[in-house]
This record gives sequence, structure tokens and C-alpha cells, in this order.
Amino acid sequence: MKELHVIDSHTGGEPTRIVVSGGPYLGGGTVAEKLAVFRSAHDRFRSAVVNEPRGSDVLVGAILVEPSDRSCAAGVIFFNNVGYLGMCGHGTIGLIATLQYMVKIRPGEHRIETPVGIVTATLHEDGSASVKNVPSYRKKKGVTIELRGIGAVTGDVAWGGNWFFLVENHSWAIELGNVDQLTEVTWRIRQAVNAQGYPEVDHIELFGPPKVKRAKGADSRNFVLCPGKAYDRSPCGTGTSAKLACLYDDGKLRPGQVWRQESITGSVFEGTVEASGGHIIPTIRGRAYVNAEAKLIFDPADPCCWGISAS
Ligand code: PYC
Repeated sequence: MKELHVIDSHTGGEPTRIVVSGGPYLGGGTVAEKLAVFRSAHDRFRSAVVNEPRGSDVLVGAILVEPSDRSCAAGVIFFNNVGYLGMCGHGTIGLIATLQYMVKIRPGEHRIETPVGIVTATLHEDGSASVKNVPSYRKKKGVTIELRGIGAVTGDVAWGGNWFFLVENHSWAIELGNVDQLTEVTWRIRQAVNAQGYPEVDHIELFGPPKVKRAKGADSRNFVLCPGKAYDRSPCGTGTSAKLACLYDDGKLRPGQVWRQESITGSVFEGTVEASGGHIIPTIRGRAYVNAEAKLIFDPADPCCWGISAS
């Protein structure tokens, strides 16, 4: 019977389950090459780790791999209920908390190899982590789609390590009690955006006024629909990176100025940008907590051994 050792954490309410040992051998290439091997030869492990009955649609999974770049502390591949993520901001903050829990890192800077490039994460003395993400940019401003029964919806297409469609002007309330409506409408937005020539977009982000009235406050509140139709409980690190790219392009955020992005659950990420040619380099800061450590057991006699999935 096969066994995998996993460590669970959550970052601003969004869970991450990291396979720290026992995973399949993915070859000796770069993390992008290892992802290609994982996807083509071992995809059932992805489903087994995150899907029911061991997981749920909300869970983001990750597998720790050997980095090809020796300057990196770790390599990581992120995945979810339907596939793979290029980068994952909340997951990287979760990874840093997990590596600290495993006593593999101490406060300071750590380079992490992902399939879409190397990111630098800093573990701070207070337990929070900052992730200097991959270069992010807005691809297209002001794309309008038509939704039957709703009308025109306008947003921006931007990259922050994953592809997003970001909508600022709308009338939906970003409230936990409204998640079913938000999920339905963002799912429809995604299909319309994909059909309009942006098939790469697989995350939809709605923005509204902030709710958190803490000392530091927040600048904005969001709802983020992930590719497998679950919503992000955190403000979404890659989604906040895409937002920062749009704000910077619009002249609404200066390098070094802090943007506080609140999630629909009330958790907050802080973001700043550095300008870099036509792109920005975003840094996202948040806090993760390790909340479980377990052995996943793969019994070949179990009909649900590889997870329940639609595909
Ligand atoms: O934090 O980047 C993120 C993320 C992507 C999907 C879920 N969380």
C-alpha cells in the first residue's frame, strides 16, 4: 500500500496540502519539466491528494520537488481539483510556513523554483511571509462581454502567475452570504471571456469596497473564482499581483506604496510593486498556519483510492 506524507496549512483561510515525501519520481529536469511528467504520467496522484474523499474542491495541493536551480531552497508544483497552477501566492506562503514547521528554513530570504519561474519568499520574524512573485502585467484593459439577463460586464485581462479577468464595476455584493450568486455569475463571466478570445483566463476576480475596519484598514475586497469553481478564501496572491499590475498601469499605485487586499472571508494580503520594464514585480505579504500533518494511504482495493473527479 502506498503512503504519502502531507502537511496542511491555511493562508488567510485558503487551505494548502503539501506532499512532502512519498510522491512519484518526476525526473531530474527543471520544475516545469517535472510538472510535464507529473501531468502526463501521475495525474491520478493530484486527484487523490485534493479531491474527495481525502480532500475537497477548496483544497490547493502541492508537491515538494528537488529544484533544478541549486540556489533554490525548494521546488514546488501547485495543483487543484481540476489541474495545475503556474504559481500560487497563498500556497507559497503556506509552503514557507510548512518548511519552517519542518525546521528546513529559518527567517530570511528563500528562492523557490515554480513551473513559471523562480520566486523569492521571505520568512519574517513575526511568522508572516512575503513572496516576490513572477513579473506581472496587464494584457488588455477594458474587455467587454455580454451576459444574457445581466448585460455588459467590463474587465481587464492580466497575468500574476495565473491568468485573471478583473472586474471593478458591477453591482454584486461581495459577501459570504452571496457566494452562490457570485460563483454562478463569475463562472458565466469566465465562459464569455474565454469565448471572446481569451481562452487562457481561468480565474475571475470581482472587486468591491473593503469591510475590514482594523487599524490599517484595507483598500479593496475581492471574490476570486478558481479554475475548478471553488472560490479563494484568501485574497489570492496571484490575483492580487494581477490587480497590482492594473493599478500600476492606471497610475493608481506607486512603487513601494502598500495596497491592502481583503478577501471575501476578511483576511488581508499586503502588496507592493517594483517597476521592471513593461512589467511589475509584485510582492505579496500574508500569514499561514500549519494545521495538520498526516499520512495519506492508497489502498488498491479502495474504489475511491484516486479521488472522485468529473474527468
Ligand atoms: O493565492 O495565488 C493564489 C491562489 C491561486 C489559486 C488559489 N490561490
